[in-house]
Amino acid sequence: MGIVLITGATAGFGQACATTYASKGYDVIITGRRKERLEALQTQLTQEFGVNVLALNFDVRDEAAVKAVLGNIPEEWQKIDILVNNAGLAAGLSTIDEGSTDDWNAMIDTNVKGLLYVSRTVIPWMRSRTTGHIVNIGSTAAKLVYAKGNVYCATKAAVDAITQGMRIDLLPYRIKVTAVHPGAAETEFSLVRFKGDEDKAKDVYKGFIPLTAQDVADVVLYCTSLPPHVCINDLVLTPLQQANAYYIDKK
Ligand code: NDP
Ligand code: 8X3
Repeated sequence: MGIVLITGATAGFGQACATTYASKGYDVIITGRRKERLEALQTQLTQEFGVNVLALNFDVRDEAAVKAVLGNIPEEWQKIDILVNNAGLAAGLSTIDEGSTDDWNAMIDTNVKGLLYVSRTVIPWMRSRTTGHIVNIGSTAAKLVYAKGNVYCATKAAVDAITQGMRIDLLPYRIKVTAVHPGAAETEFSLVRFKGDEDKAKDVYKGFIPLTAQDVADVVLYCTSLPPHVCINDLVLTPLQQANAYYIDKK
């Protein structure tokens, strides 16, 4: 079927994407910082679907590690057909005058710079084969800024802009570039945003039916399953009760 690289495969969308692609017979490269989770997923996917799984343990913020670990994978694994740039986070929810600069750095370094480091490593491999598909996970937060979302929204707006730039630059190489922008989805996202506060994290999803990680994985798979001449450039998906990053009809 081909090879798919998914960053941030230890939880949420990334884990669902890895499982979904493996279930379709793709060999998968899974990445993340939590080694035990990566190894458990590697074992599960290998046993359940009989595909090859390469688990790479690195922090996307660490440019040297991206180069050393991802940049040196065996040649047969470099024939990546699909890159899903998914690793990311929101850290905190604060007005701009009270935000933590550590949180800002974590979001900018992960959501923007990490995506760039990984892409910069993989794109030359795709370019040399004149084929490939990059799916960048943005957010409804890329399209509309909400109160206290400031820096997180800015990082996702940057993903939106980078996606457009990639598409232009990679046209001559016939590499597809798609942005998938999910709305509210119940994963570990809010637990991470609120630094382990389970009550606060659960509150986010009260009063409506959020997306699941599987919903997002199904859409990513769809985007990469179209005929070679068709590319979805930009796709926004939300729960039925959500219109955009601000309006959610909670009942
Ligand atoms: P989760 O917290 O469930 O998963 C995030 C994944 O990203 C984990 O596998 C985590 O792995 C990985 N990750 C985070 N930081 C790093 C890092 N520095 N280096 C490597 N991997 C990292 O969140 P989601 O699945 O919900 O989020 C996935 C993406 O989707 C993010 O980009 C998020 O911004 C975006 N998104 C989420 C929405 C939501 O409502 N849930 C909506 C719209 C977009 P590990 O910790 O092991 O490194
Ligand atoms: C994650 C969804 O809008 O709650 O990108 O921040 S949001």
